[in-house]
Amino acid sequence: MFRKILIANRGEIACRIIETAHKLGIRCVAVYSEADANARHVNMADEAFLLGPAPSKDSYLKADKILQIAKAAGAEAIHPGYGFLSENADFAKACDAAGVVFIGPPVGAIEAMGSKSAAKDIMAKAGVPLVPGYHGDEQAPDFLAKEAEKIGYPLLLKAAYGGGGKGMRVVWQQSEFADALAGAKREAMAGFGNDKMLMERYLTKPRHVEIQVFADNHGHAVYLAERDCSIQRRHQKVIEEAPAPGFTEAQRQSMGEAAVKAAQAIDYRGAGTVEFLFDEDGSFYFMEMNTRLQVEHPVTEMITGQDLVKWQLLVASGQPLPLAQHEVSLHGHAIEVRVYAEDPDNDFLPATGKLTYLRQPEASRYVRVDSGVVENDEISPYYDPMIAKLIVWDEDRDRAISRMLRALDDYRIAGVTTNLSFLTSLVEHPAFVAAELDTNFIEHHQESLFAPATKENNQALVLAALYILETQKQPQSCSDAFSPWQFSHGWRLNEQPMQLLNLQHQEHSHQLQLQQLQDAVLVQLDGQQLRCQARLQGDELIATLGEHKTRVRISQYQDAISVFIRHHRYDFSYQTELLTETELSDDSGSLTAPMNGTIVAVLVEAGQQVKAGQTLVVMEAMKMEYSIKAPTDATVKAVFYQAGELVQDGAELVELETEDA
Ligand code: MV4
Repeated sequence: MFRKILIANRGEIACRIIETAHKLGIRCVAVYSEADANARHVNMADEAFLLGPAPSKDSYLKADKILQIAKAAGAEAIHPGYGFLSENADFAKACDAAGVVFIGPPVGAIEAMGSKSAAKDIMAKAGVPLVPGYHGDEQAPDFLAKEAEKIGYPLLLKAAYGGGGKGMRVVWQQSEFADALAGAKREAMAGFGNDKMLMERYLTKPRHVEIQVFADNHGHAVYLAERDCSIQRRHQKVIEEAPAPGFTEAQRQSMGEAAVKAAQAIDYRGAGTVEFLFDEDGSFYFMEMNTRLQVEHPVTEMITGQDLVKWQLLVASGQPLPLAQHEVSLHGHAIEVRVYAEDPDNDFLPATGKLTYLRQPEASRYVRVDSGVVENDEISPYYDPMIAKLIVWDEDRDRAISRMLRALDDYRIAGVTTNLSFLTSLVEHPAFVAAELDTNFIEHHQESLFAPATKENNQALVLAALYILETQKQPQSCSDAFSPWQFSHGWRLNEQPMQLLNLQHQEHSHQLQLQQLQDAVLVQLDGQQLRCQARLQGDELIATLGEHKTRVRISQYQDAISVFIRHHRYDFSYQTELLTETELSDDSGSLTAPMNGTIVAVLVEAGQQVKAGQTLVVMEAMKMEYSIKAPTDATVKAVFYQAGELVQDGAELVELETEDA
């Protein structure tokens, strides 16, 4: 086995690889960009080397520099992870030439899968099923049009060197063919510098089912079941699961054997994935082969109990596969979701910023979090904005779904917009629960997936206010520069401290009135009054709102407060200057209205002697009554309002004259 390897990657996958390597007693060399100097993968490694500035082309794609570092540091092998250099045949070649083991397949296998049409040729010869179509060299438009007639409509044009759906066009009828071909070719030329096309019958509701394969240098090759990755968005996987729902053992075996045949056809070594389109009628067709460890490998690990990075290291160091095919057994069901810094409500625009608050669900045999970040890390615009992968396992799919929903609720991130709420909508969607999967799932269920947020807003506002109240009570927060108010500055009504608090939520300002009673807080919002209690326990607020007890997680970073209610996050901000600090004056001789409202009763008249604390006027605002009391013993000099009259915030209600004045 290797003593020392270099991990030519970053983020969660670099951490994932280091974890297994360390378990095997292998020392790890990390590489990093300037943006990642304090990244988790760097801290986990035994040593680390700077590659260069943040952009990938100046850092994680610097093949020569990485290879140089590997040699200088004495690393015997390089694990490329996924993305970056993982499927770069030139890099694998350079590793071979330098005598450093590339932990991946042989150069020839990477090259064989580089072109879709060449790959289809190889697979056709090996007897792997292909979607009926054309993948030949003859590319004259007239010739392709004739082939299109043979295939029939709808058909799909695919760029031979394409990827990620670029250079792909569905053609529904013959009349559209010429334009679609020209368009796809233009896109392919611009994207990949080659406009060779292939054509296939278009499957309208396929599932993406892929097989994990492994091959060693001793002539063994096995498949480790399948993953269903049908839930995608613009060719990015969002949810992956294993096994594929509804798959029979016979289907698994025939797809598995086809995948092994595919691997053997290109003399494969190490971890690979053979992707298939799985049609409604149960037939399946080779789509492409990925010559790397995939992002979604953990679901396979969860149901097989195997560590695929360990398998990679074993195979790369020349050892045989740990299991023969008949020893591979499956247990339970695993689901993975990709937690992204992105805004699902804004066309999934990548989000950047500081992870000001990060709480992950607790790991167990049911829950696994593969993450490359820690709290206060920055999600930068330079790399893929995936924050983590959340993987759950249980005895069956339905229980795994419950685990996932619970884990998603327990995942709390503030500081950047995430897709956590969207993921929950997906996982709890009746069609997902019923395993009605196909590659158009998200598009097809657009309306129900992007339903407007529920009306938990007011509850979140009240909870935020209670949180602020509670944190104010903690002595250490007195010096908090962002402290919105202090009790000592509040004005008093009914002898109780009273505060007005302005909370901003998405451009809207909400005003709450908080009145501290002996053992509760009266909260007024939108004309409604709630008697509340709350206490803080760590970062959890345990609250009683009227007759409802609840516990929620709340985070604060400067003036930003995030309330997590189930998978929803409500962000508020508050500013000291927005706060009304009306004080009932006790020295000017005048008593003013604390807010706009109506006079309910005037209990005194001019010339009357009053005692300190005696109620002078009762007014009503937002359906709550307030007693305006005498701050000291005094004589009433004048009363300016009568019952039933409206008063403005700050209006003088009563003028008093104190004894010694
Ligand atoms: C297809 C297809 C339907 N019929 N081929 C998309 C990416 C590329 N690798 C292959 N893709 C597809 N090929 C035929 N003959 C539908 C897709 C497809 C798809 C496949 C897998 C996962 C998500 C997808 C989303 C849209 C289209």
